[in-house]
Amino acid sequence: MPEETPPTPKPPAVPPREPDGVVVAERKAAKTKPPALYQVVMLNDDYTPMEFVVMVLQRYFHRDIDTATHIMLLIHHDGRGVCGVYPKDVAATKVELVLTAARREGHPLQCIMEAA
Ligand code: TYC
Repeated sequence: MPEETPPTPKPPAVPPREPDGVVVAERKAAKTKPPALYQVVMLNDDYTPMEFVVMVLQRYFHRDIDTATHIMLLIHHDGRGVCGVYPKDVAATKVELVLTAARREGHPLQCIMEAA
């Protein structure tokens, strides 16, 4: 006589209980999102010296001299350029540091952050 397949057991409709009556809470996977990113954008002007912009890109955005010069020339020609992309608080701090350094030297350099 052919063997019958036993019916598949259904999952319990209530939370499982340990033998001592303790209810086992089911843990949901943590819903963590990667941080929102912001680009720090530097704007061109007619007065800030090129050397100062290159120095800023090296000091605050960790660009080597060639990359810093390239980004500076890009801003000079296009009117704006991205210095780097960071989480919100890091981007805000960099904008603050750049503006503080520029004003200390009397330059009108503008730097903003935008959602990436
Ligand atoms: N245009 C400036 C000059 O000719 C140089 C400059 C580059 C200024 C980039 C700002 O974000 C800037 N001296």
